[in-house]
Amino acid sequence: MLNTDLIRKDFPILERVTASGARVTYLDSTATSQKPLAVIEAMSDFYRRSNANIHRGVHTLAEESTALYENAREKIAEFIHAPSARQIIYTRNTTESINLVAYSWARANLKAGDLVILTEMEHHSNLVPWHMLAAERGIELDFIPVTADGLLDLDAYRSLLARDPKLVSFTHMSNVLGTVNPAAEIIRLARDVGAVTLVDAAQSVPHLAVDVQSLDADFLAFSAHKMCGPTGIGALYGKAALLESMPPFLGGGDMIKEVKLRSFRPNTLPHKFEAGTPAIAEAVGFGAAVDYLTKIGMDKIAAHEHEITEYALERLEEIPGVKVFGPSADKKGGVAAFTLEGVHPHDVAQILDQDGIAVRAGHHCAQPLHEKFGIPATSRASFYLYNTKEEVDLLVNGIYKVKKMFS
Ligand code: 7TS
Repeated sequence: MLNTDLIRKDFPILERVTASGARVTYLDSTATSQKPLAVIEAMSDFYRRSNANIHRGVHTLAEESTALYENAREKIAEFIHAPSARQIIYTRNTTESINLVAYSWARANLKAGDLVILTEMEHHSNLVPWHMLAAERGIELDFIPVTADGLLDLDAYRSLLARDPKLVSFTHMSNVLGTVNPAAEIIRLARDVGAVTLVDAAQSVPHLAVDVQSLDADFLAFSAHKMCGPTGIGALYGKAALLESMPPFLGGGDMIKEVKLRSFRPNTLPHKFEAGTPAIAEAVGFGAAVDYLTKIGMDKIAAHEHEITEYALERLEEIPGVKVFGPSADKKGGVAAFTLEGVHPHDVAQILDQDGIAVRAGHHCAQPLHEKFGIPATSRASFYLYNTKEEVDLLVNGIYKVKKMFS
């Protein structure tokens, strides 16, 4: 396991005491992770020392700022083993990355009747952009079903593939069930029938070593804020030939090579997709987050989370009335979404909060998945590199307290 005594010192917020006098037990990293000093200071240093707009000045600050912005892109590319930094497009988040594919690639390539395959465990950000395209274009959507134990039904997927899909877009790791899907196999099968693939890696890139080349993904989307970086920035990775062939998404400054009164020529990659002044300090923070995670080691982080998750599932399942959703610890990442018989998930979260324990309650932007399991909501604890088994114990004691209050 990781040395959490040392790691926790990197995260000042973990010392935070709430109004009730309890120290924060942060079990909501699936929603957003906490930020280490290395990231906070990189962003603060940027504003103190180097702030200027990028790509448009020759003065010292502009050159420094541009170099920092582009250098972070190199780090991000290396982190997911992209062949080149020009295949990393900065976006605002995973949601915008998926929308970029839906607006640019899909609107240029899909027509009425074309099939897009999604799964029943998608986050709304990999559902709604496709609903919108279905309404506009008449594309068809179908879904890989989720089994009772929270896995994708790959036999059903094989049947769907016989219907000549144009795109398969799926989550690498579920933000509710924690299921880590067999992405390489899903992509290989899609490729066999000529479909393009989009991986929602919002939950996988922060927690597992992800290699876009060994996955052979066409597109892969993720957010900095879930991987120790700041909010307001994310990335879309794409295969170079696809990105080259796509029309721009947003138009404006920086994404052009030349503009005339009645026409324009788009810039080269990656700038073609980055219109307007981007989130520069956030890109610097994103790069610092990647450095931080790399220094600790993604394999070590995954192993640490695995051990915490195994322990958490074991302890949660001991509690009478608790039902945890999703597969066993060996098939999932650090997420435990659960219900407690007779108590609304929001009440569970609210009572836990009195002891400083932060879990999320609701449908976690995966309403169809909750519907599938016949429940409106769950409470969800999620784990990252700074969490400990002691915090799992605090959660379990807190749930016993909830039970007592409601009995
Ligand atoms: N995809 C998955 C699998 C996610 O878990 C999330 C965010 C997103 C996409 C969207 O990411 P964003 O950065 O664009 O917002 N998931 C959650 C969550 O589980 N609780 O809050 C946000």
